[in-house]
Amino acid sequence: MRTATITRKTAETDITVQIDLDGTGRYDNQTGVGFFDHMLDQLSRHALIDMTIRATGDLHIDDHHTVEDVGIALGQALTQALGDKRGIRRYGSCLLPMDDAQLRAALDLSGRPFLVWNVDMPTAKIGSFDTELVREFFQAFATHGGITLHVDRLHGFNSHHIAEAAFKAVARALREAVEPDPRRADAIPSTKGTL
Ligand SMILES: [Mn+2]
Repeated sequence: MRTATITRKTAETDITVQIDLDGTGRYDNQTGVGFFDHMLDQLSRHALIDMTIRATGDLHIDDHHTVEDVGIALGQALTQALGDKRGIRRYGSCLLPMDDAQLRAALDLSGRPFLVWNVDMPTAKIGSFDTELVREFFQAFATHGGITLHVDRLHGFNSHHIAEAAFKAVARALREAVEPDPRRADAIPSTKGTL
């Protein structure tokens, strides 16, 4: 079973993440940050990863700690659920349009965290949500998920669409990368023999 449960508690946040990589995209995400829940739901739905997240954070300060720490916990959950990565495709990519926005995501479940983030947001806010937190989330997720992650904005003028297309593009790329490769069912997809 490629599942994981991570509980992470600090002075700033208290988070539980449950995922199933072989799910159907069922989700129940409650972080106290409405727009962020909407994004996590996209990640689950389009990666076909079942996802239950509960987060209680210091939102009286701002959303930063909650968003970053969910990224950390979700990355840790991915790492745990993937195990030794035997039989996966490893790489995934997606070119995703959403109205005015077009985003490209390319990722490698390499175990070598690296984020290339070329996603300018035209506005500082989406409602009450700080748009810079989208990058903070993916930085934390890539670091703790051991992901080489590249995300580029090719077009777009609406910050909601750009952010949402980024989550959907990463989700579709992730779906591809974590899927079993039937031609390599028992192999770790690296000439080094380890990932
Ligand atoms: Mn939306």
